[in-house]
Amino acid sequence: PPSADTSSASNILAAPKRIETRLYINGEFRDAVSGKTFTLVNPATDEPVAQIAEADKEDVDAAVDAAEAAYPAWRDMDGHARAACLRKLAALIRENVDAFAYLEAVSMGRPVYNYDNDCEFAAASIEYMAGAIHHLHGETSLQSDGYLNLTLRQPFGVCAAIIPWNVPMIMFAWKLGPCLAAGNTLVLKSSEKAPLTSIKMAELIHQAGFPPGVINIIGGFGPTAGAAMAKHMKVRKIAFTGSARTGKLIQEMASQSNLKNVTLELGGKSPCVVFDDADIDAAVAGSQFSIQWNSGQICIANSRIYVHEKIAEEFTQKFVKSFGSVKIGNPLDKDTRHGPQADKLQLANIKRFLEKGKAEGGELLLGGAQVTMDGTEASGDEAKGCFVHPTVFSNVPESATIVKEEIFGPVLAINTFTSEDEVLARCNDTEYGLYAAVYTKSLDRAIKFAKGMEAGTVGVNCTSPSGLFVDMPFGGFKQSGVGRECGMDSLHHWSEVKTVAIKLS
Ligand code: TXE
Repeated sequence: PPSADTSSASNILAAPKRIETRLYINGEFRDAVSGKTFTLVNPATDEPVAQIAEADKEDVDAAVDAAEAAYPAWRDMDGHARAACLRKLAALIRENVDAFAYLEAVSMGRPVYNYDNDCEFAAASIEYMAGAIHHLHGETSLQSDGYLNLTLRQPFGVCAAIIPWNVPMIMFAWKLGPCLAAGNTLVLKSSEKAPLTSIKMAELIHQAGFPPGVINIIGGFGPTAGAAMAKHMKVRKIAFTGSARTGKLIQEMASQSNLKNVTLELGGKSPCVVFDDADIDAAVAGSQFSIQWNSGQICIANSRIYVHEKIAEEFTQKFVKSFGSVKIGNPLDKDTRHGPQADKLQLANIKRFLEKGKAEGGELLLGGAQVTMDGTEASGDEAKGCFVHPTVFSNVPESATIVKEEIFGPVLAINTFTSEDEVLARCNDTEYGLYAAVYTKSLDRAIKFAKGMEAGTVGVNCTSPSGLFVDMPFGGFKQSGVGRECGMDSLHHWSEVKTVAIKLS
């Protein structure tokens, strides 16, 4: 475990007794064929955490073969039996909250505080899909004379999923649940920045009694293992969450191989509009948590706030006070609310955005620098950990990089507006479209924005992470994604529709 630094030992979540680090293929844990491993580093302390088995093409082939062999029996298994496996897995997730909290904290810096929410949401998402199995069915039609026509919803076969590091538990559950509920088998690759959640899930999958090969889990890097999955001729569907850049590569690899079905959940640059009739305290609390949660490493974080000029001063003062007082610290400390960024690459990326923000005309109201684990400004690259102070810019030109591009850090721009139409246009002036929020007491205005905002989810008097529900579709407009996760829409994306025409004599 990393050193406790400023915290008392009793406040630090203890390490699990044993940490598995291997690939899980065909129901067993094994090393990579090459024997290669990579080092996982704790972003709070820069200390090594574990050596992780590094999958490459040969391991992907083995995992796909196992998934292919397991497919017919899993597809044909009674829906009740498949649902029972999923429910057992959900129960095991709830029993292992502390282990998962520890593993995510030391991998990508997620504070352990409130981590039971992530596990509960993941478990509930899987349970929803278990219940939805019996609602995955087709339609019948008697509209053509002489025919009884019907549709069947059938699985694709072997599917692949590539998940990111920012909320690995939830991303895992959102892929696994509907994939298996629809009767597919799965090869899943975790992110090299946060592989331990997925490996722990493999242990629980084993305990839950899924037949060998139904779920195969590998760790490794994108251009090697990830690309082998995207190009694989036997993989019929791939679901991906990550950057827009990689999402486009996956589309290309899918089309250049076997035109596998692709769903993508990509980045965001989510706006939050606060009108002068809004409950200001609720808007401050909601929008501050949105950008602070997980150190801003959330695709739906509201990173652009547009506040009506009449209340701009009050809103901004309250926001800066609240955001500036979050407790920065060791993510294993139960009192910490703001942990490090996931790794040195993410840190360097955010520092570049901070410099651009300062150079492109924004007024810096809070933060703007790397800090140490106790929140004091870090002087240089030798500073330990990957912490960034919560940062607020105001009056930023609309063309500035920090208003246009996803930062994926605790950094936001607060700008003012006067007219409804003008602010709606500014909200939509982006290639992203994942989440948008509006705070107002006017029903007409709320509905105008709910209709007019170009985003897969719109929060009215709430902002992200509200708007994520197990039964409501989640996904992006424009370059934020293709397809939806959660709810029946997700289950439909994991199945093919077949028309059966029955000619009556
Ligand atoms: O993403 P990548 P990174 C955004 C966010 C962040 C940026 C970069 O802005 O700062 O992306 O993060 C796998 N073929 N989001 O570099 O590279 C990789 O191994 C196949 C938003 O981590 O997209 C990992 O498992 N796979 C986001 C996964 O893709 C490849 C969450 C994500 O990594 C691959 C994460 C390749 N050629 C980052 N290259 C969200 N939507 O929530 C990489 N991968």
